[in-house]
Amino acid sequence: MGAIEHTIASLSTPPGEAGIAVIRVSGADALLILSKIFRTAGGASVAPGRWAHRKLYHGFIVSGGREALDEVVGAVMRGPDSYTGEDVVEISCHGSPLIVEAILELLFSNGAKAAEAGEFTKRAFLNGKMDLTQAEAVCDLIHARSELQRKVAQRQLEGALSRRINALADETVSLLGTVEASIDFAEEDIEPLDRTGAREGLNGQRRETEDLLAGSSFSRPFREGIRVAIAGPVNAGKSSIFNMIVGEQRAIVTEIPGTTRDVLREPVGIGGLLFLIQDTAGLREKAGDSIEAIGVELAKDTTTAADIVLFVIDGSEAPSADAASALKQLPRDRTIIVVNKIDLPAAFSDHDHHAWFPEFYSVRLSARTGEGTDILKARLLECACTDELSRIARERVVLNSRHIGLLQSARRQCATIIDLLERGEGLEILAVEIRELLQHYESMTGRKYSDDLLDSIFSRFCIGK
Ligand SMILES: Nc1nc2c(ncn2[C@@H]2O[C@H](COP(=O)(O)OP(=O)(O)OP(=O)(O)O)[C@@H](O)[C@H]2O)c(=O)[nH]1
Ligand SMILES: [Mg+2]
Repeated sequence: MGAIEHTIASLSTPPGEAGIAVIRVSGADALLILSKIFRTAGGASVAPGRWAHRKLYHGFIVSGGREALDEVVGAVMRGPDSYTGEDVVEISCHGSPLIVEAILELLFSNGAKAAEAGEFTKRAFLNGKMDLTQAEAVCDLIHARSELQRKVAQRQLEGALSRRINALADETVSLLGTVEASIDFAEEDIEPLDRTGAREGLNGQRRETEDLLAGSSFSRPFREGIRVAIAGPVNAGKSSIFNMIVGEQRAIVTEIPGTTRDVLREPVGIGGLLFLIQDTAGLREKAGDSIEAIGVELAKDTTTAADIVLFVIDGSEAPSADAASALKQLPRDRTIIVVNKIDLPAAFSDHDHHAWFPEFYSVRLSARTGEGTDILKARLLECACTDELSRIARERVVLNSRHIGLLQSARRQCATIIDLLERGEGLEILAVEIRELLQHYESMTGRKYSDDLLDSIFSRFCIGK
């Protein structure tokens, strides 16, 4: 991996105006650079060797040794007892883009380099502060948009997944050791390898990888959100409801039927859960043009794939036969009928409604006035919060696609080795295959890793992490 020479710096809080902004600096020269640009409130400089570990320094960032750029608080963490394992300085300055820019420029002109995406966490990994699954969890935590998602990432950060993978890797290492020792004994015509025991051990490993993989189908709601499709006839107010849930004017709303064509998707946290809200083209038998026809097909696919469907109808008009027949095809337990436009005179009574759509849960609201929104959100939560989901959040480890691929390979490899053991295959071949199994586990936690893998993982981070 080679020693890391240069010192990096970047803004670690989101860009833009804020009360304060935090600039993070990490590397061998972090304290040297700080000494050059920092003066205490009394105007004194601090020698590089005198910065105390885990201490806050109040003072000024000065340019050219004199001109104060901003009043700041500097937090000093000396390596190896820091996030990255190197000397780290976190400068809390005023949250103005101009000030941040000026301080960063000053840091760069004094020898720091701009940090790449995820570089702080990458250094933490390279310095043994965390393993790969934990580093990935940091990334998830940054992007977590819901409380449940945050909890799951937090547990992963604490090492829930790594513990299980490391146990598998340790077992494989010891099996490899036995096989290799047996190779050395081979000339004496005895084989100390207990093939039955080895097979049982590998069967256990296969079951463990299966158990871990069983969580993968449950991981999607945490990573991408529970998929909600807003469907229904044209002009019912689907896009208006989408905008209302999302909290901004994302979708175009017009009085022209057939406005929406593409599927619009927006993640939204509601009550601690992440939802992926999707607005779709209105359903009607005869589309206005071929573009709309494609939109209607997309809408149908989106609705089929959704976890929850919000079927919107216009409460100021009698529902069409098309709407009624579209509704019939939807699963009752995952569909909520949304009667929109209740600010207008109703075209049908509650009684009619129940007669037409028995067994469906329905919510009445107005996207124009916002009335009924809270009831809709509560119903969405109720529909999503199955016991299963909360159990998963508590017990399951959540996998990303990289983990899933590696675990699948490991599971296959266990089966291959079991097969070779049963066929009485020679020890050398066994050793080769067991080594390959070990590699799958090691790639998961990064005990062994390639530069390409590291780059692909850390590039998902934002700068400053
Ligand atoms: N009075 C009233 N008008 C509404 C309400 N919600 C939507 N509208 C109006 O209904 C018309 C259609 O709204 P959209 O949100 O574009 O409907 P849509 O279902 O997305 O329509 P398509 O994309 O064409 O299928 C617009 O003129 C909206 O202003 C409501 O709650 N009350
Ligand atoms: Mg629309």
